[in-house]
Amino acid sequence: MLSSAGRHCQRLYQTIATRHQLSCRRRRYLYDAHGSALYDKIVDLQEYYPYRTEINMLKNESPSIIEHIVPGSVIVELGCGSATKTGLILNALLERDGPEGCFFEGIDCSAEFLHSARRNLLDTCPGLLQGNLGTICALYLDGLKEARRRHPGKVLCVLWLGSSVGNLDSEQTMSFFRSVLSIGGSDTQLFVCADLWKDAGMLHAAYCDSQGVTEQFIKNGLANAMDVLGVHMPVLAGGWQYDVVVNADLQQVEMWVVAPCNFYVPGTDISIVQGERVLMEVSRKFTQTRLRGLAFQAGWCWQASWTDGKYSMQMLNSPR
Ligand code: AVJ
Repeated sequence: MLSSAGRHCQRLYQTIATRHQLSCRRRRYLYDAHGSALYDKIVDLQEYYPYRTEINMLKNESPSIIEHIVPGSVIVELGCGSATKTGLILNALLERDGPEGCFFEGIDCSAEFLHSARRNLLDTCPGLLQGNLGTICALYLDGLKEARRRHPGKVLCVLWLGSSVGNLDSEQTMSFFRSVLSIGGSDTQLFVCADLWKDAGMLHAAYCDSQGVTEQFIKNGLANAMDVLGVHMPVLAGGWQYDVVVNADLQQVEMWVVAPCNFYVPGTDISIVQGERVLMEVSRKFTQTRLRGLAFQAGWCWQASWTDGKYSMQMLNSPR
């Protein structure tokens, strides 16, 4: 059960999330330009293993991954960013199916990212035909609908890299899995990467790095949220404390901040007292069984998976 302070935290978090979605066309408060730049630094951190691990796994396993992708499928990447990993799969497909048989649609809500994704893929996948390389500036599901519309009758192979599934709770994950299935239709595939539950020390270090970059990332999100909520309070100078909790019961890493003083959120009945904890981000960690269980409950069939014990990639298939 949540303490009353705990309930407040949840409510502040919800308020931040909803308000920000309304006012910033749903671009999340953590990933504005500054937040995205900080995230780029996070993935280079010694302690932050997921990014490197995923790239290595994609590199090593691409031949075996593409064995599960039928020739002529459209590769659709959710949140492709600047598409720095996609080439690992596309090049393996290009080698097997040739330029005429290789199609890509990248979905992202940032037009700048899509621009660099395009440049990046034309650079690193020389075989990819310009006409077979599409970009869609939209949220995941709207983008997926557009990809479906652009390629009637083709099989969609949806890539969801980066372990972003860790930011959704179980309900949201299942409802998202269901939506992907219903938009993609029969013969759709979903390739999901997810970080696995592991040693608490390693998890803690990954989200509480020695250079304090993750702390800056979270505090930038807090500053954005405060702005949107109309709370005028300097976050970076204001003594907020950053605290990472590795929650074994819920198998997730929680990124909290601790309030340095009392304040009200204007226009709401939310008041925060000094020392109160506010939950800023959750990164869920999985076991392969649990992730497959969620997919299964959402109507998907499991097709294949790859893991190094720390990280996992699952290939799911729509039922036949
Ligand atoms: C983008 C969800 C993969 O949870 O590891 C990293 C976000 N936040 N450090 C993660 C994040 C703080 C990241 N994902």
